[in-house]
Amino acid sequence: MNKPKLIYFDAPVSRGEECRLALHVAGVDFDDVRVKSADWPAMKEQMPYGSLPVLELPGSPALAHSNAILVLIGRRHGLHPVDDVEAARHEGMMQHVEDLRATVSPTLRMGDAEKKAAREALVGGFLPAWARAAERNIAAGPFFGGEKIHVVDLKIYMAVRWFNGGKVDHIPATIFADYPKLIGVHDAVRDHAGIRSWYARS
Ligand SMILES: N[C@@H](CCC(=O)N[C@@H](CS)C(=O)NCC(=O)O)C(=O)O
Repeated sequence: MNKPKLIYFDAPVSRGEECRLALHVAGVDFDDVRVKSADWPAMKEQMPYGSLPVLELPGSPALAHSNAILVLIGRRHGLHPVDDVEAARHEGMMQHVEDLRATVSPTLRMGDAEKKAAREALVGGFLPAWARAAERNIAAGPFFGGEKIHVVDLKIYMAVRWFNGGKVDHIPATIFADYPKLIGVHDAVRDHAGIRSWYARS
């Protein structure tokens, strides 16, 4: 292996996609390994924590957990703050996105009636509270820390994009519309040259 290898499911979503975006924005030439669902059960126990994404770097043990992967990429390529307090502030926001996923993801496995009730409850409480907290932690913009893109912004982008598409049943596509800084980070990442070039590739 002479290139970094990013292993994730074959979909442009969530924790794996944000790691792909980080590697691409960092200018790292990497193997984008896409696992088919049918192949996953046989692989699961071979992964450090039984989940994806996993980053393999030449000569290093396999690395897991999206935030650890993102922080490593960010530190190596100028996409994570050097100042340790500002870095911790970014990592706090990254954990905030993981809290969102941990709360919403169980609804993906629910039957229709239970899912509707659970998601309507999230719309009425958890999701606005989550967005309010995100909003008050974002600096002046356009990115989380100001003028420059960091790995935290990729994570925020993936979280907002999840709902913006309007494809999550019972959660309106406008759920974050009243949070201009949050939407501003999403839009600034979407329009970043590195992100555009990732999605423009054939
Ligand atoms: N804390 C982990 C969570 C990883 C995780 O739950 N990944 C999901 C996909 S986004 C997964 O591997 N699901 C399949 C499984 O757990 O078997 C991270 O941040 O990477």
